[in-house]
Amino acid sequence: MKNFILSLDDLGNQEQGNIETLFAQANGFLGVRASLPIPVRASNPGSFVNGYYETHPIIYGETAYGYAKNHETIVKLFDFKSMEIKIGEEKLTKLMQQSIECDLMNGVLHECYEYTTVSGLQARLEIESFASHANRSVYAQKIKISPLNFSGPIEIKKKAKLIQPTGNAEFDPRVREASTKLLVNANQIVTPNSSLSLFTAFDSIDTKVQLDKNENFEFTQIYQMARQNHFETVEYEQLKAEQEVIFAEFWDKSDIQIEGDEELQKGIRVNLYHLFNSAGRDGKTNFAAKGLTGEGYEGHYFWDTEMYLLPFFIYTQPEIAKELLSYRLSILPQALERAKELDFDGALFAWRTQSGNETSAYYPAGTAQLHINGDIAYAFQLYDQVTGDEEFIAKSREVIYNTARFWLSYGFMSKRGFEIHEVTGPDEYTALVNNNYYTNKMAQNNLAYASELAERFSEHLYERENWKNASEAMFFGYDEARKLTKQDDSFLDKEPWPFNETPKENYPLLLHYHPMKIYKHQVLKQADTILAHMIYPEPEEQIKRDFDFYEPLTTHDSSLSRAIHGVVASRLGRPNEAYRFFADSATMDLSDMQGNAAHGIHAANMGGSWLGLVYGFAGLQIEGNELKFKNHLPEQITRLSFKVHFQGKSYHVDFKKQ
Ligand code: IFM
Repeated sequence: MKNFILSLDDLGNQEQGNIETLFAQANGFLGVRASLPIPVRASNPGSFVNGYYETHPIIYGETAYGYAKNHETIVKLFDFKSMEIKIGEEKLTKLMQQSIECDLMNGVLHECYEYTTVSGLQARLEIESFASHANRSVYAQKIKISPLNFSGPIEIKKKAKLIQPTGNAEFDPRVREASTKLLVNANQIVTPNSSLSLFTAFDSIDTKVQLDKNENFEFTQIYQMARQNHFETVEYEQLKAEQEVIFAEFWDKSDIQIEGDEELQKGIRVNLYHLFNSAGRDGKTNFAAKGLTGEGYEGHYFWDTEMYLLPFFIYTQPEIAKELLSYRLSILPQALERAKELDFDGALFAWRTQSGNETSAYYPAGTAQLHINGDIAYAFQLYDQVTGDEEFIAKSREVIYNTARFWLSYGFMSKRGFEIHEVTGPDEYTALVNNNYYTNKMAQNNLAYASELAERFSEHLYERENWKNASEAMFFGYDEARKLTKQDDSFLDKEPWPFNETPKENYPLLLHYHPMKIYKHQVLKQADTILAHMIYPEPEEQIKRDFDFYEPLTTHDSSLSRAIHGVVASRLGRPNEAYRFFADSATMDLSDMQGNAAHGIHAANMGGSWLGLVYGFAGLQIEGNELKFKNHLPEQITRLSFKVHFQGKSYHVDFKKQ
């Protein structure tokens, strides 16, 4: 079971913030960072509730009509971890040793710390804890304290501490802190601006015990948070037993076994574990870009869910996939409103949000990423194809119709075909362009799927034709001389980025160069045309040429990039390249490759690592109504084995190196 244990040794970089993220525990509703019980170094303790955010107005130096109005920032809630321990009159203050192990098999964290007082009195602290998947309002701990070199009185104080904002802003557009103080009234807390309520029921302890050197003191703490003031009486061991059953079912359906590379085996399991933990389960919340493990990206939901996470859930945990898609359905009214505000028909989903309202203050890399509409439609369609859940699709089809209506009113018919102008594709180092290839592909599919559904449900006869026509007439730019797919109308005419003159420390570029400098160059943050090719394959020769042109221009500054390149490299028969991309994506947070794991996991990349194995090495594709696989195993991986669900049946796929 070694590869189901995540221990401190598995983390390349032992920075405290990364530890707190990687060992964070979550259950889709709440998440708790794995901070120290007695802090001895800078740390970022806290807990989160999915979709529990505070709003505050976005202050623009210069504003314009239709700009997003409010920030929505996930609230950092309680520190459930810290405690105060006194031996006689002295506090335990210095950490001598620590070991942390997360049992991925059942989602239980085991921490062991040895602390000392200034005069040398030593005690061991063992903490077992979990975020309950059986009762999602519960975070539970069992704590054991043992004196190591003395007998005497030990005083223990432990109480959940509400973390109020400090107002310390960091210069990194990827982090932000909610800045208003929470209102607390008995067991209720309320966000003053967004008026969201949360109720709490917490154990606390303030006791003094007399212990001999060979004795110990053990107690449990149950912390409950809920949106309603209703709590069940729960029991630690009972919840733990239920947790084991739930995780056993999860691994039975979702585990991936890799032979030949222990590190990557561990990496993929850690990734799948976090995916299971942070996915919203109530149809009203989704999957934040950092899961429930940190406040990076303010707890916002992006297209990451649809394009990087949902394939994993759709193929292995369709019930969770349905909840995530139900969230999109639940925010359709906001998307309809947003399209109207921008003077277009149909629905435009927010680029980043929790409530459903647009919160991106920088529209060139936010609202302009219209592809989110096509991404959402694509995810519903994939769910439709894989599960055959007709009832859910019938209930959700307005999402598809209204996103199609948006494209029809936003785009226009020209001599060249149906064109979509002034958009930003996935590559955020290129903004506000015409006919981004990826966007046009996703829009084309969205329109075609809308027309297909309209036919299936015998409705919208007139619109159906328009959707179909626009889809069939979609314009795609192509450079005939170089035989390259054009990322957009202007990309190929730009000056290449001066990679040779860019020092290593100037990456990610977004933190070192003004957007104007970046946008005027041929430089990509992440997979764009290559992502489109992953989803809608073109002839191999074409993909090869495009890959060889675009990949060298790609910084992979976005964590969403590598995994996709890995899948496409596999399909191009480049196993070594594919393996390198996959290895990076499987261990990205364990090695802190992006340098910001402390802000939270890179959830999309975690989903991407599943794509790397299943779409890449195992070559999964749907052809017609059938699932097809192809063995693309690189030599480093001798065996790959996993399960997927397809139209009511479970398939066990087992590939060996040929
Ligand atoms: O959605 C992504 C985007 O594609 C790149 N920047 C980070 C966002 C959140 O992960």
